Amino acid sequence: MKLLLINPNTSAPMTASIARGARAVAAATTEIVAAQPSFGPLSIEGHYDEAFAAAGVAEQVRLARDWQPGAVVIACFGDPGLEAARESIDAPVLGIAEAAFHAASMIATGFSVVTTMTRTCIMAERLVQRYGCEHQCRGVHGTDIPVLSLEDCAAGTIDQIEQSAREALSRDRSGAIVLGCAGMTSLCQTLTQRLGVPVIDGVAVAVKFAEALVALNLSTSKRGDYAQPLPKTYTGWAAPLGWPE
Ligand code: 2AL
Repeated sequence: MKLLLINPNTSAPMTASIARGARAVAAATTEIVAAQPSFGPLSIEGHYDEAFAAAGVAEQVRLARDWQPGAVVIACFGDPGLEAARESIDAPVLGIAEAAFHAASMIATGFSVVTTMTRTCIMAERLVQRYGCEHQCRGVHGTDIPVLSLEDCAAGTIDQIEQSAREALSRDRSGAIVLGCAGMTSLCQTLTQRLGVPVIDGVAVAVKFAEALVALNLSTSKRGDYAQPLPKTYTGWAAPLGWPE
């Protein structure tokens, strides 16, 4: 099975790091094909960034129609463009936040999210509501660590995330930590060892959930709103991304 792993930001080092994390957990029969949009922000840390990232995800799913991936994973914690991607392709499409919240809910009665910039916390809280996980998610905690500083993660940065996770576990009375950024994938093992609770990396979980759905022969429902987009002309720079009449 070929799995399209989209990093919705345009940082090539982050795409490579996410791909390494995905390959580390993927089955031998899963080929991870990593991609990033041809345009858009280097990191996604707000609503404006996210608007372009969602279009970039749509672009990459559109380009992949030539080789028909067996599954798609959107590797940014805001799950940008998730529903648009589900309209555009029959294969299952997983967002890392959705996958991580559901995995965390299965192994702990309550979990806390530790993320990057505090301004993104409200975005994660809205996703928690959208996925119906309000009862399980006991808190979303910003560290004010910029996404791109996770690329060459300094020891002090890992310590800061660990400290924030410890405070979250105690304050929220949580049993598990969800990492709130795809750039934290490479830190999951270290943090699991240090914290002694399950630490959930959405990239790894989404890859394994995708493999399970494919093994079960389950694909995206095309009945209702996930049906293929209506044929339409797109204009300007988006012209190649419209659905032909
Ligand atoms: C992210 C992420 O996963 N990738 C990115 O660019 N921004 N998430 C976040 N909370 O900052």
